[in-house]
Amino acid sequence: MLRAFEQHKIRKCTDLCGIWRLDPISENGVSTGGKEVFVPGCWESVRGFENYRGKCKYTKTVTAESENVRLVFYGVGHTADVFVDGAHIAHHYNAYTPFDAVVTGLTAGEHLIEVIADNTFSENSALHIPNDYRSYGGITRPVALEELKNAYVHHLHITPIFEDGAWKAELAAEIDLLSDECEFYVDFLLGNRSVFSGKVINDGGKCSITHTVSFENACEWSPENPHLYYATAVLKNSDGEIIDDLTERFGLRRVETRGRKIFLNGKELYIKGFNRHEDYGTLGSAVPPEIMNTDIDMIKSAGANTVRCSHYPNDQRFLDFCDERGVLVWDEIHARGLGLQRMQNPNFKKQSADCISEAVLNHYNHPSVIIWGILNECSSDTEYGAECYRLQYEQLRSLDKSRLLTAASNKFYKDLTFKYADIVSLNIYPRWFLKDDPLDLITKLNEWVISSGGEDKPLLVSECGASAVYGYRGFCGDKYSEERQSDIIRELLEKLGSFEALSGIIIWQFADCRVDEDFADWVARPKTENNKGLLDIYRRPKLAYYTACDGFKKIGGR
Ligand code: ADA
Repeated sequence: MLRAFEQHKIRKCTDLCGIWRLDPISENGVSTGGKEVFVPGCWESVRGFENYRGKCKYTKTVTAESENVRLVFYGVGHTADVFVDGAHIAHHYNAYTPFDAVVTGLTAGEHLIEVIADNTFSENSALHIPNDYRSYGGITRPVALEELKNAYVHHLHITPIFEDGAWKAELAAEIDLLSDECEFYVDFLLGNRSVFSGKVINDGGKCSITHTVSFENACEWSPENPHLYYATAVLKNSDGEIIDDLTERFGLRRVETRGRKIFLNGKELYIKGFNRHEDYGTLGSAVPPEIMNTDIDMIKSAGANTVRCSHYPNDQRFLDFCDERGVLVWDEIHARGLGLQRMQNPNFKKQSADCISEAVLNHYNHPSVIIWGILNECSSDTEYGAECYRLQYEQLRSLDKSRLLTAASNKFYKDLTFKYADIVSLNIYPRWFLKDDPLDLITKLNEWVISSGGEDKPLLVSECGASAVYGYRGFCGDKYSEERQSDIIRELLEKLGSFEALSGIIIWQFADCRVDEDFADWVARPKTENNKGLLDIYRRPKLAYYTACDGFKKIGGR
């Protein structure tokens, strides 16, 4: 399953999920001793590769009739080099953003696809570092093979616009040309209804076309009524022959801040959420769609309305389900806990900028995504770090004006970046890392935020929580027992939920996740897992999950 809805009726699109050959590559470049494995999947799920860190080669033979083929990789961890019939066609860094490559001039028949995936930690990788979640290796998200004519719709972005009490949407399609042919025509459809036809002229490779459509009796997207519209760009050549199409989904919704409050479709929004890592049992980050959906069940039945994709752009199928099921999303640009030295890595700025442009390109149409987060707990207390925050916010604002921007900070009393954000977000751990009473702590932090550039911005607790090892029931509520975690969650929700200046609370974390071995120490990360999940890594609820269900409900209709 590539996406939760059909994107092409004309373009031939083959899902390459299934069995591929996986061979480890030794330091001297030899690849032997492999296995037949399922894609998408992490190689850590394969017997013999459980702790493998390095390079592996994936191979698969495919059949294509067309001479132009586009390969789309939705996620390869963490660096990929792709070859078709021996020719290098793509290099990509970052496990969490899709990439594609077009190959032209092929002959009809069989072709060999080879992908070298590498999850090595080194100076080359500024964002994938040993961390408090696992950087899995392999082709961890789906792969598609698309067969193209001499031009195709590269993407279709839909921007909802609310003006003078009415809804419009701007449809913008970008066309990639694969030949010298000059003239093409694009039809835009809303559902099955044609709303516009226009001509595009070749101006040297790419060309775009836009049209704004007005809605009568518009149906807004909201968590209570997640209404989705479908828009299609149909591409025709100068003879009027249909050669390509792309369908996207979108929703009409607006999110804004007024003073210290957040508003969704003009109504005040109080965020009740979970931080979630993409990690499940023995499957690692290749979380299957059915688990994504049951995760959404557990999020909604706890009375939460939001999920934070900590700390990287998620599989788009998860966002598709959030769109369909009315869960709000804090999407996140990849980075966690980078100190100043790591932010000064010569690759940091480029790798971050690429992550931003790829995440926005792919996630632009999801109505569920209302917030972009950047640089979780990075060096926001230094001049250099703050400048990196400013640049990332600037890039995001230039690409996407329809969402709110924030960064989860733990640089209490020192953060220099609130002035650049739309929302101030703080990761606080009273009763766990800090002894403080939650209400005392948030009261003090709020005063500081007001005096440090956040006086007219909403304030969120973007993380709070405590650890428990699933099944460990402690008679005296000792640390790591389910009882201790549950007591802390109860107190956090009661006290933080009563603090008027807050616009929301996001619990750390939804489910346990594996951590990189170099990060784990056996005291703080037993089982090489971050155990602050309210569910364990197999989604078995701990006591604290039920406590959170009560706690979120008591915060009520705020
Ligand atoms: C931080 C961080 C999370 C996680 C958490 C914890 O707040 O943002 O990624 O590491 O601490 O469990 O300690």
